[in-house]
Amino acid sequence: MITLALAGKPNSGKSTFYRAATMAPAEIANYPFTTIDPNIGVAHVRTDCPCKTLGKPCGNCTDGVRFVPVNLIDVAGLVPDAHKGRGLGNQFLDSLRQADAILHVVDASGGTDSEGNPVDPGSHDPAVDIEFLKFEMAMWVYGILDKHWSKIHRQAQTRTFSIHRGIAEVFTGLSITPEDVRDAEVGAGIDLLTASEAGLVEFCKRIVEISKPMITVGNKVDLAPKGAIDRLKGTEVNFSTAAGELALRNAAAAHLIAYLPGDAAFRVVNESALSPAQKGGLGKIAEVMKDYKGTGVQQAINRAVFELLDLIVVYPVEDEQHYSDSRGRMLPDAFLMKKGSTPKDLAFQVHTDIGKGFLYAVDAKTKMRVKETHVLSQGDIIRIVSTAK
Ligand SMILES: Nc1nc2c(ncn2[C@@H]2O[C@H](COP(=O)(O)OP(=O)(O)O)[C@@H](O)[C@H]2O)c(=O)[nH]1
Ligand SMILES: [Mg+2]
Repeated sequence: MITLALAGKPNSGKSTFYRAATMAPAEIANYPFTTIDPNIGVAHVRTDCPCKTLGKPCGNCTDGVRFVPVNLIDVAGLVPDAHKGRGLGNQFLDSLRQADAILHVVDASGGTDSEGNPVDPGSHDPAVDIEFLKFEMAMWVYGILDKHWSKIHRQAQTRTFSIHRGIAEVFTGLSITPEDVRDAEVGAGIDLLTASEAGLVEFCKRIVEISKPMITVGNKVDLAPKGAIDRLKGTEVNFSTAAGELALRNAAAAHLIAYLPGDAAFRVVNESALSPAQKGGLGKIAEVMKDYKGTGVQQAINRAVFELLDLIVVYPVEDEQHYSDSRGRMLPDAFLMKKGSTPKDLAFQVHTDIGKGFLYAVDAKTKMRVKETHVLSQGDIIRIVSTAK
């Protein structure tokens, strides 16, 4: 399963975001290092369910809105010099290894200082935090490289040694290929063998960009003075109110409102059950949602999966007539796949044996056979025919 990680300074709202997105308990508090161990939970990406256009509800979506699971990790807060082990630095950075992409949560209201302590809204520039996280991650990667550097340098004296492969092997868990190493070297404008320390740090920055695509989530917009938001505009930030999303999910679970994660607005369904304080709270959230077309939590997850990681959703079925599995369950599974994937890739994702025994695939919408090399599209429903069962 795809894994997203929430990274950032303490107090930016990571655990609140995590709880809202997973509806799992996580400790939330207004002081640093509340999150000691990373919490791993299941969040979802939101997509249009194909049953919407098939004229028959599948039973696995809500009115044509489908939620596809992804892992979400709530990582310990990061403070300056984490790469030197400050705070829970190394632990923080190591838990990022598992992540396919990172959601960098910053306090867009400017109410959290560099160390993660609460300060007056607007007094800290969150744009600084974006560079800070990139720097810490680059320095973490540099630390790994530095540990192996003298050995790599020595080996590089022999003719048959590929420095690109050697470095890629050092970054185990970061899924870096020798080609990535070469790209990062060119991008940094250095020659790995003769580079200065500054050059290598620049190289490590590129390695981080390749290995851990990242979006910035500008959280706490509900608290943000206008000037604070302006500072982040133009930096492609996804604004959010994680606290707002958490309140809406709880209200929806209690049947007080009608709201699906990612909706631009909610509707009160049980007004008489709301206390004046709840009414006031919901009213404030509604105001924020108007400005940002929602709470921004689902939007950030969707952007990470569909834009950053460039994934599509594909639905494998066993019966193309009924769009179902062998037991008649319609559209039972939804798979996230890299754009450019083929039916054979899907077969392997369903099961290695199914992939190995792949014979052909059928596009369930057209009922036509498709080639092994056919490129899958978002929302495709595919029957795989394989020698394996
Ligand atoms: N107003 C407001 N407060 C928030 C929001 N998100 C988190 N908080 C508060 O900020 C504080 C820190 O949140 P937490 O999730 O523990 O931050 P973490 O240290 O990054 O995990 C808590 O008091 C939260 O209730 C938000 O969107 N708006
Ligand atoms: Mg936390």
